[in-house]
Amino acid sequence: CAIFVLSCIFYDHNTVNIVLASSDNINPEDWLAPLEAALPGHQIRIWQAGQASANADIAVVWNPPPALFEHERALRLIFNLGAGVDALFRLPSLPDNVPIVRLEDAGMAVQMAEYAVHALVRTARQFDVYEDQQRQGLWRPLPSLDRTAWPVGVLGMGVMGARVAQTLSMLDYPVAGWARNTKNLAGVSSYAGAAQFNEFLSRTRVLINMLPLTDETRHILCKDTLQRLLPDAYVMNMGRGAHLVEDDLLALLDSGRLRGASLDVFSGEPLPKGHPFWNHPRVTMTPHISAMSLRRESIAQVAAKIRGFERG
Ligand code: OXD
Repeated sequence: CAIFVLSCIFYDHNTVNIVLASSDNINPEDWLAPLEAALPGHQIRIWQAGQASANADIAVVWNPPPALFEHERALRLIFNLGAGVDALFRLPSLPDNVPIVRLEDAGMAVQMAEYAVHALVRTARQFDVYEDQQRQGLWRPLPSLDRTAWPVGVLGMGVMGARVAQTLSMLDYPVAGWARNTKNLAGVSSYAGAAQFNEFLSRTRVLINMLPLTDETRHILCKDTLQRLLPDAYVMNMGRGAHLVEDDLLALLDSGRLRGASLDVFSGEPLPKGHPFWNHPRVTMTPHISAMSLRRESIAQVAAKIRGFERG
């Protein structure tokens, strides 16, 4: 068939070899059968250190062991089973001439929107205070919410950031987004580039980080940035731990300059035992789950893109 003929153009052998590799919370065993079902006619196996090279054409990975790229030297394409590619780029063995395809949304944007809604509404509507009051047996209605007092600023306006910004805007919070270039999203004010960064910060009370980790964004959440936010500000980090200078955040929380923080990502994961975030009264933390890679959606996307690649 046409696909077979075209496949021969892209590959030296008739069967497309795919390896699956992951070194943390994606278990390749769980992904193998569904990926095989989505890509009949492809040879798919789980990559194991110490085994002979699979002579793979395509690697489907999440935080793969570095040895993968040392052994698989014939790769034509690498799929990242997540949105962030920073872990891949940290691997010295990553080939520099192989295209990398990351997941686009695949069910992650809506999860991030839920996370942001939950964290914002919990603090703005004072559900955290009501939880304490319940424990104390107190029946005490608090003043109603004034949304204009909770301007939200989303750092990073890709697929995920845009979904978060639009969801919060639909809940009538004043929302702005900051990105490299101006974005035109209904209900979301746009701030662009270094020139508008401080202006964006100084109108923001709830700062939500959705940026990719690059040399330019590393440590972007530091004392200088966070001090520019409106008083009693709240910080959410759903990007990467290395965006945040943890000691700066702790100092600003302890001094009362910041009201609180919801953190999903950390500079070391799992967060080490004894780290001050574990028991900090102003920190709510989760173990890097704000957007999980959903198997069905991810496999459908990867399979469609592999077929597209084979079609040229
Ligand atoms: C991702 C993540 O990059 O879950 O997709 O961190």
